Amino acid sequence: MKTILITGASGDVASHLRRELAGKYNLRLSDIRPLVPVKGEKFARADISKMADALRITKGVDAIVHLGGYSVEGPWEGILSANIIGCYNVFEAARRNKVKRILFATSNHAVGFYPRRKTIDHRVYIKPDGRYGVSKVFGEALGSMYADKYGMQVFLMRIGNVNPAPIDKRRLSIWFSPRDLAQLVTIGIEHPDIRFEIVYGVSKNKRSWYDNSNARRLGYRPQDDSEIYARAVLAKEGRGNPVGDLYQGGAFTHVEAVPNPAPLPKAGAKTRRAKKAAGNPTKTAVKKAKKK
Ligand code: 15L
Repeated sequence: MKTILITGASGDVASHLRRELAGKYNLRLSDIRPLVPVKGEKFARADISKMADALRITKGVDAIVHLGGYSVEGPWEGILSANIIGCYNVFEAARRNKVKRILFATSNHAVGFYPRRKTIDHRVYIKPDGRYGVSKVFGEALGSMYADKYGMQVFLMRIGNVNPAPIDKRRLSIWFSPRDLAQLVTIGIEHPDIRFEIVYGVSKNKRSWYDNSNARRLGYRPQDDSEIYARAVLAKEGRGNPVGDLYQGGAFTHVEAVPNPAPLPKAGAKTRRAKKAAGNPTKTAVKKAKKK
C-alpha cells in the first residue's frame, strides 16, 4: 500500500479526502494546527514555512497531496509565509527526499478574472483574482519548474469549491463533491504517465465554465452534478455584486479579505498538549482555593 502525505490535513478539503481515501493508502498527515488521527493515519505537526519541518514530513512517502496553505484572499504576510515560502519548501523538500510525485491544490482563483461567459481550459493564460490567486500561480510555476528541471511528476488541480453540496450560485459552476475529489486525487496518485498536468477540480456541473478535457483524457469521470441543488440554492441567493457577478472568481475579484475558514493558532497560543504539560492553570487555581 502506498504512503501518501496530505499537508493541510486539518482543513476542510483534507477532512473530506481523508475519509474518502481511508483504507486505500497509508495516510501521513501534517498541519500547523492540531489534529487527532484515526486508524490508518499518522499525524505530524509541522509549519511548512520552515524547511526543517518540510523535510521531516516528506521523508519516505510515495506521493504528496499538497493542500496546506492560506486558503482564501487575505493579508500578504499570511499568504507569503504559507503559500509562497511554504509551497517552495514542500516542493524542494520533496526533491531532496526523492519523492517523485506531487499533487498540488491550486485554485479556480489562479484564473478567477476570466468572465463567467467564457469557457476556459487548462491551456488558458493565468488571470489571478488577488494575492491568494497569485500565490496559487506561483505554486503552478514551481510545479512546472520542478517537472522540467528535476523530472518530478506534477499534477496541478485547480480546485473549485469542495463541499458536500454547492452553497451559492457561483459554486453551482465550480462545485467539487468529495467523491469526485477522491477520484481525481486517485488519478493524480496512480496514473502512470503524469509528468506535468493541469486539471480542474470540479464535478460534472451543467453550469461549469471549464472545459475539463485534460482531466477526462486522464480518465476522470465525475459522478456528481450541482444541478440537482440549483433550485434550492438559487432561491436562497442574496444580492449580487456588479463586479463579482461578472467574473469566475466572484468576491475574490473585489474584496481584500475573505473570512478565513481555517484560522491559524494565534502566535504564542499554547497547544492542547502544551497546556496539559503545563497543567490547567484555572483548575489548579480552583483546587488551591478549595484547599485553603
Ligand atoms: C478556494 O480556492 C478556497 O480555498 C476555498 O476556500 C473557496 O473559497 C473556493 O476557492 C471558492 O472559490 O469557492
